[in-house]
Amino acid sequence: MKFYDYHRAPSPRRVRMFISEKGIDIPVVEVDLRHQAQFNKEYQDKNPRCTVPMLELDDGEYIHDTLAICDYLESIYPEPPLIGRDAKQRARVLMWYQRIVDDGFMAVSESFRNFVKGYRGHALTGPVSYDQIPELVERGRRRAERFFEDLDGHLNGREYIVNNTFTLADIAALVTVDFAKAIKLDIQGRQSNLKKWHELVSARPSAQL
Ligand SMILES: N[C@@H](CCC(=O)N[C@@H](CS)C(=O)NCC(=O)O)C(=O)O
Repeated sequence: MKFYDYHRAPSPRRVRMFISEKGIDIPVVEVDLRHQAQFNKEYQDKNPRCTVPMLELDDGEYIHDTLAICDYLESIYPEPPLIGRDAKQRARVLMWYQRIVDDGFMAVSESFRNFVKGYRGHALTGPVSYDQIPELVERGRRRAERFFEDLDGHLNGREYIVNNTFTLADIAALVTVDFAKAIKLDIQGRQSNLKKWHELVSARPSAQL
């Protein structure tokens, strides 16, 4: 297998952390997004969506989506389980993962990509050109603020997001909270549950990656 990564990007960080938590070793290919390497013909042939992360399997097949990659790795390396031990736990992790991505990660991304000059004409990932929409900068930020608030409420009395243990949901949320620094959004002083959880998960060796 090969893992296509870019060390500065938040989405592949989720996979980096997942691989590290599994204690496995997968050779890494760095795709330099800063120099538009995702649009090279060679990469596009492998992944027409022009995104990282991507996993290349030994039979030459490519998986290009965080959740699909993590689910595949969970199937072949079940220990420690990061997507739940049974059907109900699994449903909880996936429900939270999706919610974190929709309400948190995409909100931060919306604000960030519609603001940064480097994303002019490239406000959405992929090979098609989309203009920035200035109104989305503020809307994305408001959505992200709301996400922080909701997550802080959810973490009241909980150490981790679901199943009383560290899961892919924690990985997705940590990456989202850290990515929010790009829009100068930080955990607020009153969000003590979120702050405590963030300190806990940030201390894991995988979070250093
Ligand atoms: N849903 C995809 C999203 C991946 C994604 O958006 N990756 C970004 C980096 S965080 C990317 O490849 N950006 C390339 C670009 O901006 O052209 C996943 O989770 O794998």
